[in-house]
This record gives sequence, structure tokens and C-alpha cells, in this order.
Amino acid sequence: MAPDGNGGRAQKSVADEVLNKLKDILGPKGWSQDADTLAPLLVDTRGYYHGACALLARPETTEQVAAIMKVCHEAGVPVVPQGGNTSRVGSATPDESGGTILLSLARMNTVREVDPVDYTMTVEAGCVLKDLQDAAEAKDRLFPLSLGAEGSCMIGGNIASNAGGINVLRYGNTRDLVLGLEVVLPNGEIWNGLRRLRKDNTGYDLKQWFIGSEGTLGIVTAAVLKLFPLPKERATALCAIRDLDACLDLLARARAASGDALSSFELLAGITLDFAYQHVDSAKRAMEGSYDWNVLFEFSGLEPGHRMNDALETMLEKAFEDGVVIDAVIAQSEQQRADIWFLREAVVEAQAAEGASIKHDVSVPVSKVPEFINRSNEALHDFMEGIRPYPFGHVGDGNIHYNVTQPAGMDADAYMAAAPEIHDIVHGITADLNGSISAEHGIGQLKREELKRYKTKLELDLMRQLKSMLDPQGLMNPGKVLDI
Ligand code: 2HG
Ligand code: ZN
Repeated sequence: MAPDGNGGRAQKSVADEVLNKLKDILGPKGWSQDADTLAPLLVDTRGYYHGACALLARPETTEQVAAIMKVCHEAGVPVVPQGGNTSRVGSATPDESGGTILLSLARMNTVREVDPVDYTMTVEAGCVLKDLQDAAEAKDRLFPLSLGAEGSCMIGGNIASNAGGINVLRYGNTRDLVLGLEVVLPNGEIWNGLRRLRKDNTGYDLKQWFIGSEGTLGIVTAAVLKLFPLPKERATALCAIRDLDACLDLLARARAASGDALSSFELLAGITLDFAYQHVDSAKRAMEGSYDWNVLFEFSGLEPGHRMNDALETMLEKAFEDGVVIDAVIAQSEQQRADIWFLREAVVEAQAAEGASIKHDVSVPVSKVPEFINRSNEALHDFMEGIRPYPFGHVGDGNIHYNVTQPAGMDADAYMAAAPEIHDIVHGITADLNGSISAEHGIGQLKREELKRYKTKLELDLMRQLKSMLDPQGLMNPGKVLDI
């Protein structure tokens, strides 16, 4: 098909001749057109986007991915790569045309090597994140990427979306954890960049083009990831703080007291814990009282022997004396630690029980978090009576999930109709504080139009130029990130 300026999306079907070529490449177990098999892969995790495809391709090797891309490139057929299908922004859902190949990386799930000497792990794109954490741990190493979907998300998708999660403060985003990549380009060429070097200043860092590109520039098929020493001791606390400003004070104290071994620092507004206790059966109340602002944080270190716990306790006592912390619980067992972390997951789930929610995944400089939340709360309360801001998240790195629950009793559709105005308010304040409208979830389909408003013309032009250089026909994950 000739380039049509619409990313190939005008095409409604794929010629049998092309489908037969793909089926030959993949072998009988490597493809499906069965409606039941396809159904869960054609809707995103939030149920916002529904798509269609001409064929599900399930390659087993990089060579198969390359061969598929060659055929699709020659025939002008769009391809949507998919890992665990956990995108929060509709990155892995094809459009509804039906003229697309959905390419699942799920069968490419081999851990090719864990090298404890180099502190690296070479893995295929379809490895489930949790399995990689376990594979590293088996060799006494840590792979620190950790997030709610870790039991089903796949590393290829984590790389494509530059996933964040709860340990970014200490170990960085996925981008910081990737040393090398293997990528199949839109024309079917394989770029083998599987280097395991900590230093490599040989010109442009090509792997960075693909990390966070959401499958729009090529298909990540394998990666070399960074590992770290496995922490032997963890100290975990949930505490209530005086007010939002106290959160910055506590963050500084925690970093100092742990010798910068603070791995997580998560904010939980009082409403989020209240909803978790009310709506999630196994959520156990951690502190007697209910407080407006709470922080869950963790030190993790190398030496067992309760030194981290002692350091944490001493720090909290002083913070208590100084009026920064007003209540706290320190995990006394692995079970209690798990219960506290369970609350963090439960606040995400609990929200749905109170009706519709309008979500934001923003970041601002850490020092601006209190101002961001206070200004947003105030502006939203002025905008709509009874609206319920529901902020939580990775405050230690400045990333707040500023979700907003509908007023109790309001019609959910009427509330959702106000989404554009609510986004304007929240993203406007974010931009005013030099923040980002997508800190860790990406752009996908959900924020594609919004992106145009918050990037400069030069930034958008450069992104388009890169896209058209690598993918002149607009066949790679069309309509995601950019409208090509
Ligand atoms: C989290 O941090 C996730 O729990 C999801 O990024 C946040 O659903 C959300 O808004
Ligand atoms: Zn998050």
C-alpha cells in the first residue's frame, strides 16, 4: 500500500497472499485468528480502547519478527507490538480498522543470561517482569524495576514505555536500567545493540530512541539490563505527616538517615487509605487514626542485623519530636511489610468503588509537589462542588497520580463529560510548575492530542522527523504518541 499520510490506517483488510506469507513464517503455533484468543488482546487494561486485527502473530525468535516486518513493510501493512497489554494509555491496542497485524512478544520469554560478575541480565522482550526479578534474585542480584502490573507486564513493554514504578527514586526509570537493546526496525532489519557496557561514548546513543517510543519506531526484541546487589535488609514504615510541606522535610531526613538507601517514598492522601480500608477486603488498617497526608517509605540495604530498622526508628523519633510526623507504624515482620505494601496497591483498586475517576500521571520538581497538590485541589473545588481529589504516588521522584474521583452520587457520564476541563486545570498547573503531563505511563492514544499542547513546535517537529526517518510509511504502531 502506498503511504497515505494516515499511517496505513485507511486499509481495512490484509490481502490473503500477505497473511499466508506471515503464517508460513510463523508456523502453525505462531499465529491465531480465533476470536476468543484475540478478544482479551484487543481491549486495553482500562477498557477505554477496543481494536481489531487481521492476524495475531506470536513469533518465537528475533529472526521471525524481522521476517514479519519485511513482509509487512513490502505490503504496507501496519503492525502493533504488544507485551503484557498493561498500558495505561492504550499504547498496545490496534485501531478498529482490522487492517493491522497484532504482534505479541509473549513467546519470546527466554532469559538468555544472568551475569553476576557484570551485574547484567540479557533477556527477551516477552519475559514477565516478576520472572526477571526472580531470575536476578536467584543469582543474589536485584533487578529493581517494580510496579503494580509486575506479575503480567513484559520487559519489552516496560522498555517501550520507559516504565517507572516505586523504586525510581533510588534506581532510576527503565531508561536508566537498560545497557543494550536488540531492535527490529520497521523495514525488517535487525539492530543488534546488545552491549553490556557501562561506558560507551561512541556517538549518538541509539538505544534511547527506542526506549519510551511505545513501539512507534521499531520492535524491541531483547535487552541487556543492569543489576544491583540484592538488599539483605529492608525497613519499611507508614506514617502520617503534619501537612504536605512536611513530606519534603521527611524526604530529606529519610535520605540522610539511610545514607541515601531510601528506595521508595510514596505519598498517600487520607482519602486513598480510607477508600482502601472501606472497599478492599484484605486491606488491613495500619494506623489507628485517619490522617490527611501519609507517606509509605522504605530503606533497603546490604547488611542484615536491623541496622536499617534502627536508623529508621531514630529518624522517625526525631521527626515526631519536631512535629513533622504525627503517627507512624514500622513493619516488624515480613508479613507486616507485605500488608503495608498491599495498602499501596489497594488504593489504586479502591478508587473504582466510588465511581468514575479522571486520572493524571504528572510530575513536577519534587520541591513543587505541595504547591502542585494544593493549587490543584483548590482549583478543582472551585470548579465542581463535591469533587474528590485522590492524589497518591511516587512523591520521592516528583510523580503524582493526581486522580480525581467524582462527587458522591453524581452521574458518572456527566462527570466524565467534564474530563477535558479537569485535565486543563491539572495539566495547566503542572505546566506552570515546569512539570510533565506524563511522568511514567507514556502517551499512547490517551494523551496524543494533549501532547501537542504541551510540547514546543520544535520538539514535535524533531519527533516527527525521527519517526519519518525510521518509519517513512507510518506502519509501526500507527496513531500512538503522534498522529502518524
Ligand atoms: C501506580 O503507581 C500506577 O499505582 C497506576 O502507576 C496509577 O492507576 C493509576 O493512576
Ligand atoms: Zn505509578
